Amino acid sequence: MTRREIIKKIMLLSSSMFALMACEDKNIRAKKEKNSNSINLKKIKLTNDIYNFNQKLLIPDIEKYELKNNIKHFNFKIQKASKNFIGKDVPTYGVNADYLGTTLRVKTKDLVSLNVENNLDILTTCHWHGWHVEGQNDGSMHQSIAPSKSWNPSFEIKNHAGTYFYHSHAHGKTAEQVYKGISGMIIVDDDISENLDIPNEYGVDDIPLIVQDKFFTQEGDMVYTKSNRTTMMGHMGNTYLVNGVYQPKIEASTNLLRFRILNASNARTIFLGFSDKREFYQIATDGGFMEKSLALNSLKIAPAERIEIMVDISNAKNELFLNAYENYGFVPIMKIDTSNAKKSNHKVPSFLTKIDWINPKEATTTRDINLAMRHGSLSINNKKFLGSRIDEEVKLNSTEIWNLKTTSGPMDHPFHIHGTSFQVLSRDGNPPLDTERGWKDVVLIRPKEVVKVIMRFNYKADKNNPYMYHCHILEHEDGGMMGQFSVS
Ligand SMILES: [Cu+2]
Repeated sequence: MTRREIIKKIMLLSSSMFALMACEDKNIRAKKEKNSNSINLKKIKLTNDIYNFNQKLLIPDIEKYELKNNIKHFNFKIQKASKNFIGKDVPTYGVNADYLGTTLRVKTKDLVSLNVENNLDILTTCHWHGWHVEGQNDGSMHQSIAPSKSWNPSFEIKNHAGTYFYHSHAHGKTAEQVYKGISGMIIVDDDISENLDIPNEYGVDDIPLIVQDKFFTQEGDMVYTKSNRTTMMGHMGNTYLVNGVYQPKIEASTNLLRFRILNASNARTIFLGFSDKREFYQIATDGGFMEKSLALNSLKIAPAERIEIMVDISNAKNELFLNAYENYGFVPIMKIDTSNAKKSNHKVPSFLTKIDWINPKEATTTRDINLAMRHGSLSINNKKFLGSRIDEEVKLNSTEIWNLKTTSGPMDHPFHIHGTSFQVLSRDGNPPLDTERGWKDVVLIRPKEVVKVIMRFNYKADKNNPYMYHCHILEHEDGGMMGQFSVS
């Protein structure tokens, strides 16, 4: 396929996705359809022949470290680059790479020193999303890195095995910087993960999938538009990338694959499943393994959530696709060639790990957190974010219950908190979803629903280096749907 054909086909898809992006407002939808080349959605048939799938899925390199005095020293360069996604070089950012970052892989109890160099001409930061580190090591706006400067936090890895990620958290600029590529995967191992009989060969049968939606123009440019509309609705793309590759393929080496899925989109909640609707198993939530593997046919993953799955591809036809489901149909986003898959030595374990469930009686404080968008302004508990204000003061080593809700507007908001992981106690008084029974640091709050979460605050964050809690629709975060808390 020529470049022009590829772009034309993307635009065909784009118009359909663009016209029916998750959007409840009829007026906005009508306007979008007007702007979308008037393609009759009913006539679009999503068949495989309009797809390409001839690029190999890129597996981010695992970042190397230098061991000095028992400390693992990593060096990350945040840099400008360019990348050809769909036929044209476009400007990007990357971390030791031309787009996105290399994978940071460590083990629980490791001592690490992370040198982060800012080679951009703008201020940036590097936040360790999901990691239990003290406020001063968290990488939020209070640990900004000026152009040509470095930031060098060091600490012990406290998290247990799981899939985490790092990304820019430069206030007001987070959305655009992450969109352009300042984001990468983190994998933590521990004795439990190393002893489980599950696929564990990185890039072979244990495969990272960083899924994102991006907006490409007819000319093939990847654009980020900052407008009142994107601030309110979030920036939506018209094209899916996996690990920065458009329509990638993988050749399955074995019949049992493990995928570590990270939704690194700015704003889109993604529904995923396989083209033949085969069953697969969720084995981990944001912060590590679940107790038991959970059989599913599709999954919903909000921005910043991580879900690990295992899928047995035995009996698949030679071409199997990972699909993203939209409200008008579906888009195949990755092809899995199963023709050379050998029999795996692993199996899907029924039991994974014992979770230390927090007893609600342990909680000494309850807080209500209300995410709102009203008349063009974004807030939490009626306050727009202010970096000089501490919104909540939490006692060190305490356990708290937070009631998370959104009382205005039709949108779901993925709530994220720094410096800890939580467990979902209930949704509107009902038990949590099966898919969220484990440690989490992002939870989707649906309109008019109270999500009760419980968490322990075991790490310090003084008032100069407070933690954040916010909506992980990055445009909402930048727009003020964020608060700060100290732990002391
Ligand atoms: Cu939001």
